[in-house]
Amino acid sequence: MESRAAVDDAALGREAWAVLDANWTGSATVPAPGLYPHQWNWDSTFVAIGLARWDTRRAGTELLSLLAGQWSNGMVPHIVFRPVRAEAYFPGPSVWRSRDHRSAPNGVGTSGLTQPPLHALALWWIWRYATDRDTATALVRRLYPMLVAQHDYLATVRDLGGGGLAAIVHPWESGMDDSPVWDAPLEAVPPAGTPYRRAESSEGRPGGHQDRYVALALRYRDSGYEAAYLRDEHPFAVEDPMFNGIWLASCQALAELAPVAGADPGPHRVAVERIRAALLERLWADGLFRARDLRGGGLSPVCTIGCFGPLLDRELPADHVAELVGVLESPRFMGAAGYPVPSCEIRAQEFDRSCYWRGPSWVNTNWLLRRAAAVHDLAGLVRVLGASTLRLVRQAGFRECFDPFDGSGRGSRDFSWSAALTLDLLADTVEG
Ligand code: 9WN
Repeated sequence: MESRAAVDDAALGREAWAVLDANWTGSATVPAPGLYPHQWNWDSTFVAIGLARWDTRRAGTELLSLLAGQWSNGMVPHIVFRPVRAEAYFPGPSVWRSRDHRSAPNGVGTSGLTQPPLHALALWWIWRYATDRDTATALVRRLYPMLVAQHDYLATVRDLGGGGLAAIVHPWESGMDDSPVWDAPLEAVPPAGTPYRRAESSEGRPGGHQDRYVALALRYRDSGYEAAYLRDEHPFAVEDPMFNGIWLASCQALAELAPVAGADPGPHRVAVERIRAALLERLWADGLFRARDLRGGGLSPVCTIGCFGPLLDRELPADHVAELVGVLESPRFMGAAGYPVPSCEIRAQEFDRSCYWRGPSWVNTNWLLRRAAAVHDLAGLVRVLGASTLRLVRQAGFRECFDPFDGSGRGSRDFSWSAALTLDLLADTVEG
């Protein structure tokens, strides 16, 4: 494998800062140089989490610049475009045409989709670890109403199944674009007539679905990004356990932040109970949470890293926690991977060690699982996930993802969330 001389914690921290500084635009952090020249939604939440223990103001600026792209219906877009090299990434602003839409913000181009709602948890992280308490308090007061609007949007426009969960309407919304979980639901989507055009390298990406990705985006755009179209006609609607597990954790975070903003935490607690009940009733089967295809496909048979999302709920019943952790630590996931956690069950037919979200290990999902282990007081699992993640970046650098068997890096180099979350892990290691 590609390997670097072992670097100590201080050197690793300096390298992480160098990546974040190089990817900093002055108000936001792009995911990686070249490939992703704009601000991405959940990437920025991970960056804010990584900055939280070190620089309250910059972590807050990261979230504020993302939320400058929020639509008036509460939707937080998955990309906020920078005017520089606007069309360097496809699909760019000329495809999404957000400026033509009455709900989109003036003065900033965005996509028309969203990504996992980790924002309130990121804000809580900034609040919890603030290096500057006054800045953190002001930030919570400013962002709180925006995050309430985001959660209201998910609870209304996105409850396409009517059971209390939020549905994603495109694989890009999951953040785990190429996961095999979307293979079956995508079958129902007619491909676009125009071939998919991607300026950058497509190394490590499955070829099959690109036309369908574009077709889905264009259909939604051409509906005028209408809620009624999503409900009645859009061919892709899936209740994803990772997206909803993150949402639940963010509702718990909002309940804790509400008093800081002078608001009532009660509604957020009600939302937590509702989402938990819906997750258990609608997505739990055979010892795991599974994605539900609302367009007729039922529960996904494929087990991926997404199945563990609801572990982020600190009040998930203990027997469910035990079952999930049993699968996670088994040879299906961590037990047979030298460099965990693989993004897809190793024994699955769809598993591919080198293909995006179909096998490689990722720093962000490792961080989420480590957080989940921490809320359930699983100290051993917290240690293993932290140490194995640091081993990956020490050996292969801040790559986008990693081969789960030999730890070699895949995808972009100098990837922001890999660097940012390393800073969080290092701070935790130092704190002991
Ligand atoms: C589409 C930016 C994003 C991440 C996603 C990752 C990848 C985009 C792409 O890059 O998705 O949004 O072009 O494939 O899958 O998690 O947010 O880093």
